Amino acid sequence: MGVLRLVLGDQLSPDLSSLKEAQPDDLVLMAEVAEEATYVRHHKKKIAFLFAAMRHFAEELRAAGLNVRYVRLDDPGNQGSLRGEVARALEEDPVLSAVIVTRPGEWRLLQDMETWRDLMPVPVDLLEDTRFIVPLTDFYAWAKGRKQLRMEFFYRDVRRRTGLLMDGQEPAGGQWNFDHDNRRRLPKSLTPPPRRLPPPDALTQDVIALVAERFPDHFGDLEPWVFATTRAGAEAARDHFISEILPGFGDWQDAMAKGEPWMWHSLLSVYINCGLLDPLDVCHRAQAQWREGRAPLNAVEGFIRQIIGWREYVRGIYWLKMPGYRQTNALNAHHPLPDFYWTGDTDMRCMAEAIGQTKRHAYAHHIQRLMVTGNFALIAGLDPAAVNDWYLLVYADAYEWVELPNTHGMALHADGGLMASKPYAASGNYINKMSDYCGSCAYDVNAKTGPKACPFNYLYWDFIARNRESLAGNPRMALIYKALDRLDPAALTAMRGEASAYLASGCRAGS
Ligand code: FAD
Ligand code: DLZ
Ligand code: SF4
Repeated sequence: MGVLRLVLGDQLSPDLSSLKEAQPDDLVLMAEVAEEATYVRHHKKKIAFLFAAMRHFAEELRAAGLNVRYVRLDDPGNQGSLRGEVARALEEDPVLSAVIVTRPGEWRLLQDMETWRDLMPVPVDLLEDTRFIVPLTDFYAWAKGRKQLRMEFFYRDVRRRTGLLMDGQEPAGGQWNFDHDNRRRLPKSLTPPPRRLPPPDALTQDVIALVAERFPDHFGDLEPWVFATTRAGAEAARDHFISEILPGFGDWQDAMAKGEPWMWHSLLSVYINCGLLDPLDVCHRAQAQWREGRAPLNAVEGFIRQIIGWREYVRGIYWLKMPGYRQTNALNAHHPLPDFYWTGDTDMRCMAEAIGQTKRHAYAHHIQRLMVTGNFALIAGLDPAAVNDWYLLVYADAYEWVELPNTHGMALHADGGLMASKPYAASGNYINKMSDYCGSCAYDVNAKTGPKACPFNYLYWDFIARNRESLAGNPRMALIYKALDRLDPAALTAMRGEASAYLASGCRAGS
């Protein structure tokens, strides 16, 4: 008598805990369901990517001898939810004696699955997701009793735990973190390396057509296609990045340039997060490039830190703090999301670039997410719930366990500083330093008031002034509050007046 093994769309890993010890008389269930595609109205490309990757993975499992029931979105009888599809499979195959599933990556779905124990006619077993480097119980133990949960200290522990970039007990190169080498602006003479972006295969083309028909009102473009949808394709993308792009990752990690969506970033999160690539394996391959002298340490350390540090850390924070985490709004931010977050139609060149490529590719790199769209949302005081939903639906790599701490905590400081020791707030000056956007913008990055003033400038000072009560006691903000107090009071009043008018207009006046 077999069991039902449910595999979710972001669980496309052969070594998944729910697939361990799978037998030929078990039934592996995978289902494309409307509920998962619409609980937020995901980017069309995100849905198409995931459905195509799911279909390929089902083939991979069949080739390995497993019995797979794959329910397509347009299958007659599709129940529209994972719960409904599990119930239907059990009804049609009453000999199945249990449901086994690896814990999902989102609180909402975990809550739902916990009700299945009462709803289903057989026992439901939720297994740990073992595809992360640090088990959640270890993260909770690390966090226990600490006043501050800073990523840097967690990261050092993971370096020791994995032995990555370690020379015995010491960090390779004598330093844990080479971030100060990674903040260079891109010189005009240098262009980012060309990328190999795989064209869609026949299976993916079918899915693209299905998504175009079924989700016409969802955000984003299906063309041009940019993602591999097979494990072999994801591995080719990984190998291309590691051998050709990684050496420049560190130097230009924070840089932005017009018309350049990828820079030296890996574009691997989409594959790692759905299980097509293993995070630790990617890190070992990156480490080998450095040990063999093919990539500098600042690049390899920077890259590995993002995966074994930030990625593991945000997952720990999510499960430690949910469900209350999403409800916090420490800076009392309530403005609605301006329309241009959906259209990209704004005269602010930096926002138009970041949102335009998000719409086109379901991708933007970290500094665009944090210091352009995230920074704008922070200093304009946009409602965290609306901003969180936006980030969750627009990016192909977004699942709440990773999206929420990055947005709510890191970008919006809505958790009151649990994740970031100070808000990542910046005026136009930062964007000008790290990009070539401002030179072709309708606004003047040096102007703080007047019709040509860069909105980031007056919004920034308004943000600092209006949050004095919450932020002035933070020692890392002391210099900024000194600078605020040195500002000419009339100039500050003028900036705050412009900020109010801009926000009252739904950010249209300056857009
Ligand atoms: P690279 O720059 O090449 O980095 C290498 C890898 O490190 C990534 O593939 C990813 O696996 C990991 N990584 C890097 N930074 C982070 C981070 N802060 N948190 C977790 N993993 C990280 N990342 C997501 O995977 N999903 C999200 O929904 C998501 N939402 C974000 C929202 C905001 C507001 C911000 C500021 C960041 C968000 N990030 C998210 C983190 C980061 O921006 C993306 O992981 C990265 O841009 C993915 O592109 P890449 O693969 O080219 O990354
Ligand atoms: C994101 C997503 C989408 C769009 N569609 C499906 C789906 O049809 N079937 C499925 O099993 N998973 C899908 N997913 C991924 C889930 O939403 C994801 O497993 C949960 O959000 C937990 O991370
Ligand atoms: Fe963005 Fe301001 Fe620069 Fe324009 S001037 S690109 S709005 S930072």
